Amino acid sequence: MSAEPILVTRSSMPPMDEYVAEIASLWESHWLTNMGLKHQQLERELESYLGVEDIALFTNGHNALECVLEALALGADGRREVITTPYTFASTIHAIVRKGLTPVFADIKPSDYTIDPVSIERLITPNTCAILPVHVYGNLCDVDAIEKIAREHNLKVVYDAAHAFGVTLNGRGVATFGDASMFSFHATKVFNTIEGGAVSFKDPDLKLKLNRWKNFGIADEEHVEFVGGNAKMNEFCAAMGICNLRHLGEEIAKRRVVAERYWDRLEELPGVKVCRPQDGVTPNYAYLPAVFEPSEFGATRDEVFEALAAHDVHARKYFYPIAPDFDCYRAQHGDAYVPVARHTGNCVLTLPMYADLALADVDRICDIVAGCAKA
Ligand code: T4K
Repeated sequence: MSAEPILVTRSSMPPMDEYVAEIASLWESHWLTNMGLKHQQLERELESYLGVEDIALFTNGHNALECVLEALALGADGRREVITTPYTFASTIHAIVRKGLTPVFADIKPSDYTIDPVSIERLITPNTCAILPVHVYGNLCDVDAIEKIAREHNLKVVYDAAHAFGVTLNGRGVATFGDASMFSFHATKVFNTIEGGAVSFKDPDLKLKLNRWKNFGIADEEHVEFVGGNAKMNEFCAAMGICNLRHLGEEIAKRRVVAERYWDRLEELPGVKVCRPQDGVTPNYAYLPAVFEPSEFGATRDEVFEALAAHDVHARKYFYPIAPDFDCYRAQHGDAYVPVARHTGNCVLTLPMYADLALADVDRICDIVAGCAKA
């Protein structure tokens, strides 16, 4: 049992010797970034892991998302609205807005907190150009319904799959859905490259565009094709990814044991809802959300949060406030009609979740939570 504070997550790291061996060649090559050998190797290994022909690596998931929205030329035909979820990390919405597009907020489903296709359909207008759903907590969106809507209305679909690395639906990899999917390899993710991200995509022509966008739009030494940015993953991050990928199976297996202990314990408590894996989905156990219904449970989410903090257990309110209620969006979007998202945001707590979290600590956390329940 830990005497240290328990944080919401803890980065997975490979054995230090393994990482040192992986980066040793960089002292010979002096090639540290700009799509070097480690970058190339990690791309190939991830393509094979994700079951796709091609991916493009980035400095982080956010830059990857901005880049793919631009590479797909969203907004170029005058349609500038992107239907998305209010129940996500700031990055998703910021990427839309920073690319000059307008987020339109659909509600989420109470079962898995992903965007509700019925709500999407209601919001489609002649100005809609795309749907940007999020596989939140690694729960898969209703990909079939979303694909059908997109086809009927000539919309692009870009998934924010930041939480869903390695998840499959009936054996089909998450990276194969939609026109493109973005993954985050941030230090807090199931698979990390310290900072990093990637995009998978349907149209093979996107690879060249994405590679140029992340390198200032440079085509070759004498041609700069468009106004790109700089979002290239460096060799040290790629090396971390190569090492972490070797241990990913073990990482996910350990997370599964932790998740199942939480689920078994928390499901015994009236008024606490947890997310078991969806039908047909092989999960990655990225997050451990628990929703506390105060009238049934007898305590609010904030009371549970405080009780845990008093024991040096630091859960997080992912995702509260919901995006339309952010200071920067409230004036324009605060009236978004998203009752399920707002209620979930008010009642959710993501509990500590990482591969090496001891079961004794999970039990201690569940005991503290149970202690908050009404007698
Ligand atoms: N879309 C979605 C749906 C996302 O959730 C995210 C990122 C993105 C897009 C954008 O992807 P990136 O551009 O980040 O690749 C954290 C992460 O920074 C962020 O990546 C993540 N989502 C978000 C859900 O969580 P914070 O502000 O909560 O991080 P922080 O610094 O409070 O860290 C949380 C806990 O993680 C700490 O209490 C301890 C642990 N930790 C943290 C760091 C930095 C570690 O164990 N090691 C570390 O190095 O945002």
